[in-house]
Amino acid sequence: MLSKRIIACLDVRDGKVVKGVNFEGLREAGDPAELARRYNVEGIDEIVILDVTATVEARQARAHTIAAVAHEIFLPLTVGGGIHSEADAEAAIEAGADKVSLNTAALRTPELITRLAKRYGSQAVIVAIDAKRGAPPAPHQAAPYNVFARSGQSATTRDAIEWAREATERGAGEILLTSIDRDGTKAGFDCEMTAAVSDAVNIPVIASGGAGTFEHFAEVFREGRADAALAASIFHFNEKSVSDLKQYLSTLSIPVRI
Ligand code: 0VR
Repeated sequence: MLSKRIIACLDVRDGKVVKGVNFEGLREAGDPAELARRYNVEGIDEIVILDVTATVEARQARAHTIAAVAHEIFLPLTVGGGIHSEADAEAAIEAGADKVSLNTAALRTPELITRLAKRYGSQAVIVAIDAKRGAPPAPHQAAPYNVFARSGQSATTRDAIEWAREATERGAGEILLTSIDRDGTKAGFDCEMTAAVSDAVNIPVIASGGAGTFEHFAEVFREGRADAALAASIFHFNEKSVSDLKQYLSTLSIPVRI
């Protein structure tokens, strides 16, 4: 079995790491390069920089933030937020990213997934899906996982499972699945949604949103069948260390790189 990866997410606005709850009420959580340095020392497997206001403000993820973080780490770096074209992806990769994460642009122009996969390889193309549970269409029917664009601000007509399948067929190498309902709540990952998406595709699924305890990570790897788990709040505010988390997971025989 492949090792389960632990990923730290730096949600960046105006060059500072920010964190909110359910994508709202963003407050500052530190300097991207300093946090990246700490996570690197603690044994994080990957880092994601998401420019959470880039799409809304129609601006590209900032090259200097990417370069400053890339300078601190020797592990895979993903950049998302405001990547709408091959030129945007190229700028992020030139600044030091190993992978790019597409969300709004992939929904708007799904062919971009294929173009980038052809140019850089599928391993460099992550499709990020921000989903929120909707009301069940009828009693005893499953609730849909509604996909949102533009940092959770615009509802789409897509369902996360169907969209994850299409993104995979178009050449995505990984799905970064964020539960908007759980984001920043520390109430645990949405394991049911993660398992549903994991079962629907044959590429790795990164679960995101809701990490609050070490047990939540064990749950999302076992019940959610996630390949990787991404967290922000619990790491940023120094509540939990990555190394303690990995020790905990290894005592449960969950394979992690230590
Ligand atoms: P935690 O629940 O704190 O571990 O958060 C994990 C993950 O949901 C967030 O770090 C983040 O990637 C959510 N994303 C976005 C956003 C947050 C605010 C505004 C926009 C976005 O577009 O992804």
